Amino acid sequence: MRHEPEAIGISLDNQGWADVGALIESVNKARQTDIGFGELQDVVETNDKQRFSFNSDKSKIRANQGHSINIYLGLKPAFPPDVLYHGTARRFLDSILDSGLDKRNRQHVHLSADKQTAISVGERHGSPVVLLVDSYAMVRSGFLFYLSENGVWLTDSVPPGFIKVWDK
Ligand code: HQG
Repeated sequence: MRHEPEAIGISLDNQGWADVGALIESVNKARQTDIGFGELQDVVETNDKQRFSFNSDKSKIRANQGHSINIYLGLKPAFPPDVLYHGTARRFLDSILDSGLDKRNRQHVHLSADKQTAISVGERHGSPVVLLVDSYAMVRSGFLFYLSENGVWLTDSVPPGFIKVWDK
């Protein structure tokens, strides 16, 4: 639902929503399963990062963030904590300190309010390193931040001048 909805034969609207009935039918067809609304509700409620949400009448479902396809989530700018964290792999460090954080395949750069989340995110890529982002200074310079439904701080890019390596 975030990267290749067509792989199971569903389409999303421009805000990332899929029809719940169509999704269940497509999943069952594509994966030869027999899931129903209950299983989908379980996923929404128990997903480790609360990645998905229903709309108010639960007729639609979408991912809260992390898309690599072009989706308008309709997030409103929000004031972040003064410092945010980004976990990455040590091997990316030189490039990031040189050119800053960019969104790569995603729609935003992903940041967290706590170090532990950043460590877990970084570990996905290899030996982790945590970067401190001076979000306070970024806001003062006019950069916009958004907070996803599941608590991920998002921004378009972080220039190198706002980044420091966090040293325990
Ligand atoms: C790095 C997971 C070199 C960036 C997680 C990261 C997160 C650069 C990688 C969410 C760079 C992109 C996002 C530059 C950025 N030079 N490397 N200039 N700029 N990078 O996976 O932040 O499971 O797209 O540091 O929990 O790791 O999908 O982003 O290492 O919240 O819900 O390029 O994905 O959530 O990797 O992770 P990703 P991310 P989900």
